[in-house]
Amino acid sequence: MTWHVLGAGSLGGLWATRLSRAGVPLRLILRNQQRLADYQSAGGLALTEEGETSLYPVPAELPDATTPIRRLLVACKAYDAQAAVAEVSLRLRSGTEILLLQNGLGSQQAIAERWPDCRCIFISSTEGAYRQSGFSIVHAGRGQNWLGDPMNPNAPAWLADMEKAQIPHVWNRDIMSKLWRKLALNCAINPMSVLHDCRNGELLAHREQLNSLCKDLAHLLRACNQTEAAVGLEDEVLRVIEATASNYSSMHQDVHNGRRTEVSFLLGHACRAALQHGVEAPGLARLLEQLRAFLQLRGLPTD
Ligand code: NAD
Ligand code: KPL
Repeated sequence: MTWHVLGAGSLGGLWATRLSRAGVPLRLILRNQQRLADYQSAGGLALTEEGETSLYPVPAELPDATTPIRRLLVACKAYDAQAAVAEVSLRLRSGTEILLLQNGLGSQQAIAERWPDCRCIFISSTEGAYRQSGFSIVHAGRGQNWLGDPMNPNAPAWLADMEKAQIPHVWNRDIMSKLWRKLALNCAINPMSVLHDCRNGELLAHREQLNSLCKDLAHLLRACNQTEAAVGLEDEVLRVIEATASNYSSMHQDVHNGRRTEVSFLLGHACRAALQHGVEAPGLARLLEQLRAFLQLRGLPTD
C-alpha cells in the first residue's frame, strides 16, 4: 500500500528517503504549486547521513490530487498538523491510517476527534534531523520512534515497511504514557533554556526551580492518570540535561532562529490540563506567563 507523506520537512524527509530507498511505494504531498515546482527542480529529496549525501526522486503531488489516501504520515509541526490533514480530508477513507509525528500533545487528539473513521497512530520520536536547504535533510542524531494507538493495542502489519526501511521503531501499547513523559521532560527543560538563554547543561545552576517544576509536573501527571510517567521524573530530567549538556533545546533553537515554537502543545498543554483537572501548578503557570511575555517581546507567536 502506498504511503503518503504530508510535510516534507526534516522528519518527513528523513522517513520518506528511507522508505523510498527500501522500495516502499510512497508519495510526498507538497503545500502548493510553487513548492512542487521547486521540488521538481531540486530533482528529489537529498539525505545526508554520516557525511554521505544521496538524492531520492520520491514522486510528489498537491493536496488536491484525487487518488484516495489509505496511509498518511503527518510530519508537520503540531500547530500546522490539523489544517494540513484538513487539506486532504476529501481523499481520506474509512479506515485510513493517519500516523501523527508531532511533539507534545493536543494536536493528535484534535485530529483523532475530527476524523473518527480513521485509525490515528501517535508517534513519539527522539530521532534528530534538520533541513540544510529546501529539500536537503541532514540526519543529525540516532534515536527511537515509539508508535501506538490509544484506541487499539494491536500492532499494524506495515511495521514491516519500517523494518525494511531501517527506521527504528517500537510498538508501544501505552503511547500516551510515552508522550506525557516526553512532554514533561520538554516542559522542565525547554522553556527554562529559552528564558536563561543557555545550553541544557547550564540549567543545573537552577536546581531549585527544576525541582519545583518537576514536583508540579509529577502532580499533574498523576492527576491525568499517568502515574507511571511521573515515576522518577526529576532524576530523568537531570539525566537528560547531563546527556545533552552541550546542546541547545529545540525550543531555544526555534526562538534563536526566529521560528514559531510549539509552546501551545508543550507547556501550554500542561497548563490547560492542570486547569481542567483542578491541579495547583503555580510554577508551571508562572513559567508559561514568562515564556509568553518573552516570545511576545521578540515578535513571535505566543500560542
Ligand atoms: P519541519 O518544519 O522541518 O517540517 C514540517 C514541514 O511541514 C515543512 O516542510 C512545512 O512546509 C510542512 N507543512 C506545514 N503545513 C503543511 C501543509 N498544510 N501541507 C504540506 N506541508 C506542510 O518540522 P520537523 O522538524 O520535521 O518537525 C515535525 C514534528 O516532529 C514537530 O512536532 C517536531 O517537534 C517533531 N520532532 C522533530 C525532530 C527533529 O529533529 N526535526 C525530532 C523530534 C520530534
Ligand atoms: O527533546 C528535547 C528538546 O530539545 O526538544 C530535549 C533534548 C529532551 C530537551 O527537552
